Amino acid sequence: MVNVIGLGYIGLPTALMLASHGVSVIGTDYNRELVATLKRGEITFKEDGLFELFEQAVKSGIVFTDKYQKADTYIISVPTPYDKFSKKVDPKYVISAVEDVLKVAGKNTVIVIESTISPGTIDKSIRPILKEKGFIDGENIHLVHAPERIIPGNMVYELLHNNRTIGADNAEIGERIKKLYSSFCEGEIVLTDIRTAEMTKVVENTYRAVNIAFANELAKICRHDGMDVYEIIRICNMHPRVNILNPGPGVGGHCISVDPWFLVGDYPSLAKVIDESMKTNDSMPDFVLNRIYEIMKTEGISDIGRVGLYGLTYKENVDDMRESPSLQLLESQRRHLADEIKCYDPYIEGKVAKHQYHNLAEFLHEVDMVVIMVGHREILVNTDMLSGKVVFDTRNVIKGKKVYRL
Ligand code: SAJ
Repeated sequence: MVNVIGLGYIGLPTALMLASHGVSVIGTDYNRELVATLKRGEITFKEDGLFELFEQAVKSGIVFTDKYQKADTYIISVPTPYDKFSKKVDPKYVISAVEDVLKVAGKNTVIVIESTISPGTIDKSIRPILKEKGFIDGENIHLVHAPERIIPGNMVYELLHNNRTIGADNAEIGERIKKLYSSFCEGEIVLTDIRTAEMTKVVENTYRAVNIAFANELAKICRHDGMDVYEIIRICNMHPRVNILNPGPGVGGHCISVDPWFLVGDYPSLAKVIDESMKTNDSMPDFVLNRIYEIMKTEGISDIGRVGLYGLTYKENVDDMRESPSLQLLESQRRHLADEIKCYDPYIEGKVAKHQYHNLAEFLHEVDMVVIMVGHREILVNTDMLSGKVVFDTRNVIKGKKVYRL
């Protein structure tokens, strides 16, 4: 029996995947509303293939509850926020999940932590709890770190196919958890120690953040001197050992825009490249805002009320707005007490901004200039609707049309 704790972006697909591959699973979340939604037969976020997986898991008998259950394995996938000032990870949700697990756990239980944590968190903040609650770490209770690697937008496929890492204190426990994940994971599963597993997860996301920052810095350099960054990247990437990523309006999501800060917070005098990269990525929404004003001037648009942002999510074809560049841009406007730009996103039903639209045609009717912040499929197949508009494409996705770019 596996009890998955935290049914968010990672916990839910993981619980469903295990259940639909014959594992007996109980999914627990303290959010009663979320549990009620799942019990009603609805999923809580949009993701390709997730609903089909949900139906399969329900048929296989998955149970959703807000209570912790007695199980031989727990998978903890709760959020790990970071402190914006110290840049350090705040493991409070992982700690309280482990404390609650220990209230119901029996002997020889394995607690798998999937949540992203900074290197050393298990030693510093989790092991002491086991001792405090009268358990003998490594004897009657075992900790494992199995960081998730799936990308929003392609989660179901990646859960099945990505390689993964399992960090454990000894080979026997590592093998036990490897067997559990092998029930669905077709990729290679590497066994290592816990500290290495913690570090690899953060390093993977940091690698990507630094590389996106490099592309963003190139965009700024090229803008400064009137060069075409996309053409330059295209040609450079024809070199066999060069692979530059895409510049963009900023970096969002709960991973790449957050995890690298854990290293800056823990090693402030050593993590220099990482620190600068994060600052570069964080500066992009303001860079876009300045560029909007520049383009307005060139085009003779004087009213910011006639400008609209297309896309509020942190990237294309997902409904996730965490740390989204569009929201950062709107926040920056608010800080300067400027009137907010209009905005629209086909994936966002609720109201998150002052001048927000829920219909593409209506939104376009109200603006003269469209800023493409996210390259959702919807706009790519409807580029004809942009005719007659000034278009600022921060993602380089609108082809065959005169547009402004970063
Ligand atoms: N972005 C760019 N330029 C690029 C690529 C991305 O500006 O060339 C932006 C995106 O628009 C987005 C942000 O970066 O705002 C991050 O998007 P992403 O698609 O690169 O990654 P995430 O945050 O959705 O998922 C990442 C993945 N990590 C890596 O690729 C190393 C995923 O595998 C992890 O599981 C996930 O973080 C996580 O949960 O840690």
